[in-house]
Amino acid sequence: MANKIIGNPLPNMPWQEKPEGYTEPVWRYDSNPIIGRHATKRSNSVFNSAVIPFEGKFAGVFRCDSKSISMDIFAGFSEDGIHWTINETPIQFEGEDKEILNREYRYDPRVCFIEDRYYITWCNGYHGPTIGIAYTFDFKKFYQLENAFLPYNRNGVLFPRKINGMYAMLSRPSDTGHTPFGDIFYSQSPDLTYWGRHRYVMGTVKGDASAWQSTKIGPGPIPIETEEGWLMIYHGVINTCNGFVYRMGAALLDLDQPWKVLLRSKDYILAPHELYECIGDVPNVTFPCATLTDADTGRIAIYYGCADTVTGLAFTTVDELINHMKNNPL
Ligand code: BMA
Repeated sequence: MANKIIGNPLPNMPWQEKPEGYTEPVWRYDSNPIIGRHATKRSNSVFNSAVIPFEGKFAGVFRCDSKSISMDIFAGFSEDGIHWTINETPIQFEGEDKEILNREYRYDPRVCFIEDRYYITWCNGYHGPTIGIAYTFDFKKFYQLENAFLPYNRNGVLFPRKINGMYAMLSRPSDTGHTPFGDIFYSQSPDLTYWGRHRYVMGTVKGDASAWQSTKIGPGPIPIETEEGWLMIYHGVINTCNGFVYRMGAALLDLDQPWKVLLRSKDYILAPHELYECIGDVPNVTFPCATLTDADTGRIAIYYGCADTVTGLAFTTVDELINHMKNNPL
């Protein structure tokens, strides 16, 4: 292993070896999807969800759209990271200000362990989409903090530690609708309430140099710290005659100044090719929201939403992704 993940070992994370003769950098779990659309009694779809190691097993926060097509987030638990039990009732947040606790809609959660607790970020309706933040110690009680930004913004992704003494978040400023643009920005906060010192990280690619990421891009899972930089898996979108298509890419960001991009993939790392990624409520979407990693082996498991309907699992390693970027530089 040439490139090292800086983090904890996780020998019980889900894993399958790369199939013999397979040449792509990311390979799918052979029994995908791992979570179907009816994982809870009222769910129409379960996708774009986040998982994390918890008490020797796994916990997560899941986007379950209901049969009335309302969007909310639900806690769930798993022994093996593959078979999940998701609560039937959405997360009820506690917090200081009722104005902020008021629910319009909630979707696309991320979960990040920082210092002593698990932080949840999600796309939170507050007169338009913005980034909600909450924390939990036990995935039972959740305390909601202030929204990070003014509307409109989506895909708020925390870094797992302070950088230069500040909490740090990637996000994608957006609009009220299905946003036909979008670049990734970096924001800093001393206290997780006041965010500023915003920096541009990277944007869409013009022309046909890498057209799969020509319409909008947005951060995905919590960045993975490696010796060479922060490994960021992200989504990239192209607008086609059949609408948006969501693929996955990888980039490597500077450890101390994460708005500086060291490497970025020209070729996507995963794209909607399997039926459950191409057919569903929104066709042709692979949307990554979480990873599990093992620092001892460099293994990475990616959790991603498939066609806005079900949840998939795929595997790669830190070497695979860094070699992919080095061999296909943008
Ligand atoms: C985005 C979000 C995601 C969704 C994607 C594709 O704007 O709504 O949750 O996966 O569109 O429909």
